Amino acid sequence: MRFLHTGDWHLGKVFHEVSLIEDQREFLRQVCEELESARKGGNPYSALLVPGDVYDRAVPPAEATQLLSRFLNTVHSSFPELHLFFIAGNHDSAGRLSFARELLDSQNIHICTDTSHYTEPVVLENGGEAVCVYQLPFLYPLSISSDDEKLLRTQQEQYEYALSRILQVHDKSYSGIPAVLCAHLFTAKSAVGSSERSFVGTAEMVDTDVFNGFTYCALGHIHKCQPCGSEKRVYYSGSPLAYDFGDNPDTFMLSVTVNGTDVPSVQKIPVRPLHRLAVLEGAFSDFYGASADKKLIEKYRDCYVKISATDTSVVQGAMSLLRTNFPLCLSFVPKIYASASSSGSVQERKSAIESKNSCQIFEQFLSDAYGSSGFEEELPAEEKQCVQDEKKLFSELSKGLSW
Ligand SMILES: [Mn+2]
Repeated sequence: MRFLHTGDWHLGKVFHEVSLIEDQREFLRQVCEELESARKGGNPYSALLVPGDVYDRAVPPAEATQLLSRFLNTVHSSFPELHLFFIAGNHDSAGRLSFARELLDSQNIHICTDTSHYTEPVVLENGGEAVCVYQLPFLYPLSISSDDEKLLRTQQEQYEYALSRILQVHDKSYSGIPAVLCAHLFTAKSAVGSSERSFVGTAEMVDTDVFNGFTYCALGHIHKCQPCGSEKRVYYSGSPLAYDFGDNPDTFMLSVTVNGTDVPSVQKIPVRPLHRLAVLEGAFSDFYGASADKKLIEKYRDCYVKISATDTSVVQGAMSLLRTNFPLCLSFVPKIYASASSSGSVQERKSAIESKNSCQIFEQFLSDAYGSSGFEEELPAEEKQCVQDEKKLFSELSKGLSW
């Protein structure tokens, strides 16, 4: 039996003030395309597994709910036999994601947002094969209560308990049938990108041993596609699009073929993003002006771009100039800002600031921005006058304020 695993859609995400809804629409079109090509190839999918973070926010924008609504409608009318599984991730509002859940359940769309029936599987049957699918939404402290009323506080304690309960019930009622799990959590040793809403420390991490006994675990939460543990039964599909410049720009869906309780065969299907994310480094003049690199501009014109510039002086109106060559340039960070804000320890910077009055801090800001403390001497007369006027104005303003 074949499953398509893709999670962390984050529908409605806004990235550097740009809505990604068209990028997400294109991704969902590719999901339909994959379902269609599998059917045409005579090896159709039985289910789509979406383990959480369906939406980016608890209150998603209307265009995101419309996108999901249309997707469900398209998929259900084109593939009425396909089962769809959605669980609530830490970005979703369980209450809102569960809208029309009971009604949708009768249409093969299974939305799980609470733990009231987590030991009850949806049993899929296809050509004499059966698979039990269990769903567990993101667990908050005390989401799961144990039979002996022992408090389960950490994620490890909760998953250990909940998954062993599932397997107990499974072994009793569905012995020999493969058990597939959909869950949204942070496993220890997984490689994290930079767009997850992460936790501090390791208290919220769960050891991969808790999944022993499941044939396949479709996990969400980590945005990088990867297997977890040594047995290759537990996978993160990762997010379908890179959601931060620190994320890997190559993203995937997973095609999972479950063959009895053997280790399933898992194949990565690349997602072709509408716009790739790219981080470019170089001098401002490489990206704009007479000596700009034409090939670079051609290559990255359609990408969401972050430019880290090596320039040591301020470039006036840099973003609007850059956008003439890179219309989707979302971030421009000259090196001087990056180094000025990060040099020295927090304590050093704090005491350096505390020893100065506000006018001195303003002067420091100007010299950081212009790249050196003697910058004024090198300025043309007109700009020099301008800086002096700014200092004077700041000094007068700061007298009237208590800092
Ligand atoms: Mn996520």
